Parts: sequence; structure tokens; C-alpha cells
Amino acid sequence: MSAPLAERQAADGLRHDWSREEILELFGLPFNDLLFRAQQVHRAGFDPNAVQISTLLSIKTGACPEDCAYCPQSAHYKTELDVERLLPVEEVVAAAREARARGASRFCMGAAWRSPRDRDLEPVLEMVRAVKAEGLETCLTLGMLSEAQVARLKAAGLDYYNHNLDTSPDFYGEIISTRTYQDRLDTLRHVREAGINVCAGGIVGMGESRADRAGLLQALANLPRHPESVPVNLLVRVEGTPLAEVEPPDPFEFVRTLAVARLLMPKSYVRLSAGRESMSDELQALCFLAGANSIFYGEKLLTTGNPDTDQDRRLFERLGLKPL
Ligand code: SAM
Ligand code: DTB
Ligand code: SF4
Repeated sequence: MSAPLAERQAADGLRHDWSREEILELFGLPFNDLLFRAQQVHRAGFDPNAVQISTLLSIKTGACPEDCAYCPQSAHYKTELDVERLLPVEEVVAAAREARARGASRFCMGAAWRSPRDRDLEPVLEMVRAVKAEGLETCLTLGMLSEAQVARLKAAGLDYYNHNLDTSPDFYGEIISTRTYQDRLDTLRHVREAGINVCAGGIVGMGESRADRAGLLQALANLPRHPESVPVNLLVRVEGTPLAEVEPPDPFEFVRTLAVARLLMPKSYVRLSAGRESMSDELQALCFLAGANSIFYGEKLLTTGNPDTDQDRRLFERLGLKPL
């Protein structure tokens, strides 16, 4: 029998009982105070100059039945996107080898599904086994999963599963109508209970309020266990999606979100995720100072652009960062 919630929460020595007000207080600190605190917590848990790097590949692109308002892959919106069926395993392995040669330690494969059909899962499991055999950690993001599907992923040796809460429970209905917040929490629970590492985060810049950003971080930090990896994406505004014209947030607000994520989840890798292409090197340096310690590396995210690897290598050199 599993322990009562309170005991499980105490067991890892981390807090899982953050109130919205406490989180908003952190958001409201003077910028220098917030960054100083976040950097202190970061140093207590991590090598401050090491950044984990993962490479992404879209293994099935577009024609997704969900209506996520930010997403170029939703079939509900008319975006310029080449729809692609599930890639052959050999093509995925070739991309993984290239990613490893460039220095990535984890390979993340994403599919534009609401949830995988059981018959689609077998080739994906083969990808996991083959990518692992190349000496890389594996991560998948395939949408919603049942317990039985999660068990199959675990048996194939999957290291991480990415599934985002995206925003606060309050703002969520403005962004997605085809699946509920609870559906997402259920998938995260299945992944956690199967013993697969959890990667869960969200998006900043969708027109949400600071209270919504706090609400997203509250939902993540108050999970029974913190996700091992917390991607914080800056919205990539894609023409044809309902959010194409939304006003970008103040860049310092994005940095604050990373810093508060670091304070709430001191042992998690906080990923400076989508949106780096539109950021200056100076802004990215502030993100690392705020406690971000992982990125996506490689010229493409799933369907949109990411900085050139040469540019990232130079940035790491200039900042004295070492890739993990
Ligand atoms: N279909 C699966 C799902 O939704 O879980 C997996 C792929 S989906 C593209 C993975 C995540 O990418 C989304 O949850 C969202 O947080 C992020 N994402 C998608 N489009 C984005 C955009 N335009 N800007 C920033 N992040 C985005
Ligand atoms: C996550 O939080 N961000 C990544 C990964 N998890 C799968 C995806 C970002 C996608 C950005 C839009 C695109 O390239 O299609
Ligand atoms: Fe589909 Fe995932 Fe895009 Fe939502 S975020 S439309 S589920 S691919």
C-alpha cells in the first residue's frame, strides 16, 4: 500500500505545498534578489556551469486532432507544415547518431498524436531500443498514455516521457478544448508510477497573466514528486495558429519564470526550451543565471527553428558552460 500523501511529500525533503500567494511573492521580488536566490539554490543542487543538452526529432508530424492554440501541428489550423507519417526506424536512428556525434546526451522523439494507437506503439518501442543501443538517453512525447501503454514503454527501456501541463488550470481552457487538465495529470501519474522519469512544463507568452505562470509552476511543484525535467517554453508564434499575433511577454518576466521554477523545484533540470531563436545571447545568459540548466540543441525543435549548433557552441564557450 502506498504511503499517505503527506508522508510521501516529506520523504524527498522538498516542498509540495506551495500556495499561489507564496509563488507570486517570489515573482514580485526585485529582479536582482530573485536571481540571486535562484542562483544560490541552483548552486546547492547542481554544477552551475553544466548544461544538459537534448536533441529533438519529430517522428510523426502534423494532422493532430487536438486544438492546442499554440501548435503548428494541429489539424484545426491552417499552417504551412509538411505533414509526415511515422518515420522509419532507420531514419530515426541515423538522426540519433548524428545528434550524439554533435554532443547530445539525450534524444527526444515527438509525435503529433492525441494519444498513440496500440499498433503505432510497436515501431516507436523499436526506436527507443535502437536509440538506447546508440548510447543515448531516450525521451518520448506522444500525447496521452494509458497505464498499459506506459508499461510497454517502460519495458522497452524508455528513460523520460515529456507531457506538459502547458499553463495554469485556470487559463488552460483558453488554449485547449480537446483534452482536459485532468487527462494530462493522469498521464503524468501513469508515467511516474511506472518508474519512467517525468519531463513536464509549459509555455510562457500565450497571453496568460503572471498569476497563470505562478499557477503552472504551482501545479508542477505540488505534484507528489517534482518532474526530473521542467521545460519552460517561450511561445514560438506560428502564422495560422490562433496565437500568431499575441504580444510577446517582457523578456525579464520569462527569466523570472525560470528563476521561480528553480526555487520551487531545486533538484529538477529546468529547461530553457522553445523560443531561443528569438532570444539574444545576453538574455539566454540571464536564463542560465536564473537556474536554467538544460536546452534543446540542434537546428530544429519539432517543426520550428532553433539556434545553429555553431552559435550554441560559441555561446557555451563565451559563458564557460560545459555540455552534459
Ligand atoms: N502531441 C504531444 C503532446 O501534445 O503532448 C507531443 C508533442 S507537443 C508538440 C509537445 C509540447 O510542445 C507541447 O505540450 C507544448 O508545450 C510545446 N509546443 C508546441 N508548440 C509550441 C510553440 N509554438 N511554442 C512553444 N512550445 C510549443
Ligand atoms: C517541450 O516542452 N518543448 C519541445 C518538447 N517539449 C517536445 C517542443 C517545442 C515545440 C516548438 C514548436 C515546434 O517546433 O513545433
Ligand atoms: Fe497535437 Fe501535441 Fe500540437 Fe497539441 S501540442 S496540437 S497534442 S501535437
